[in-house]
Amino acid sequence: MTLDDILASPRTRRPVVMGILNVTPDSFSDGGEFFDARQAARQARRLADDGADILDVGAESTRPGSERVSTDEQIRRLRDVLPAAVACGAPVSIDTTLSPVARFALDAGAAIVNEVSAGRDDPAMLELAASRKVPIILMHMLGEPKDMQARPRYENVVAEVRAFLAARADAAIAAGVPRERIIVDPGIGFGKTLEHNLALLAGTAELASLGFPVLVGPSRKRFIGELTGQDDPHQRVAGTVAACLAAWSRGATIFRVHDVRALRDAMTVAEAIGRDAEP
Ligand code: HH2
Repeated sequence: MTLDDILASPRTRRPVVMGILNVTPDSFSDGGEFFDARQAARQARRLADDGADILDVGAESTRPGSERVSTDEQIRRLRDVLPAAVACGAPVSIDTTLSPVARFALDAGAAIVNEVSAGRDDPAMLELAASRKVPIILMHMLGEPKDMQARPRYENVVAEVRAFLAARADAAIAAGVPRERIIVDPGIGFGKTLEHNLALLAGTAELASLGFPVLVGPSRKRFIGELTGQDDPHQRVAGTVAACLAAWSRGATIFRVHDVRALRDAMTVAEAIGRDAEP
C-alpha cells in the first residue's frame, strides 16, 4: 500500500495493518524480544511477510509507569534497525515524541511520524512533519506514561477525546501540516480504564466524523486481559482482533498490532463478506 492508499482508507474502507516493532528492553508485551538489531531486522521482515502495510518502529516504551528514553539512546537503538525496516518495502512510521529522533528516522527513510503526545512534548515535531511533507498520527493521552493510569477521569470520554484530537489537528494545520496528512488515534490504554477504552472503541464513528483517518491500537493491551482473564499479553490475540473488527465496523481503518497475520486474515474475511453482500 502506498501512503496515498493509507490516507484514502476512510473512503475506500480498505483496512490498513500497522505492524509493531519495539526496539526496547521493556515494552509491556514484547520487551527485549527485538532489542538486538539482528532480531529486530528479522521481525521487520516477518511483519512485512505477514502482510503489514506499515511498519511502526519505536525505541521508547510508553507502557504505564515507563521512564523517558533520551534522544541519543533512541537513535542508538534505531541506527541499524531502521534501514532494515525500510528495506522491507512497506512505509515505515517512527514512534517517538522527540523531533531529533523523528528527523533521524525520516533521514533514514521513514515516511510517517507516529506521535503519541500529539505534538505536545516537543513543539518542533509538528513543524518537522510539515516541512518534510509526511503524514502525522496524533494520539490522545491523559497525563504521561509515568502517571497516566493513576485514576483517569472524564465527564464524557468520547466527546473529550474527540475535542482534544480536533484541537491538536488544528495545531498541526497551523504549523503547516495539510489536513489530508493527519491521522487521529484515541490512544487506547493511555490514561483510560476498561470502560473508557470500550466507550472509545464503541464511539469510533464519532471520532471518524472529524474527517481524518482513525487509527486504533488495542493490541494485547491490559483491557483485553481484564475482559478475557488472559494475563499473558501473547494470549490476547483473539481479543485484539475482535477490538479491531469492532472499530473497523464503526469507521476506523488503521490498526496498530503485534500479530499481523491474525488480523490480516480476519480483515480479509470481513472485507469479503462486506463486498460480496453488496447487491
Ligand atoms: N500504543 C503503544 C505505543 N504506541 N502509538 C499509537 N499511535 N497508538 C497506540 O495505541 C500506541 C502507540 C503502546 O503499545 P506497545 O508499543 O505495544 O508497548 P510499549 O509502549 O510498552 O512499547
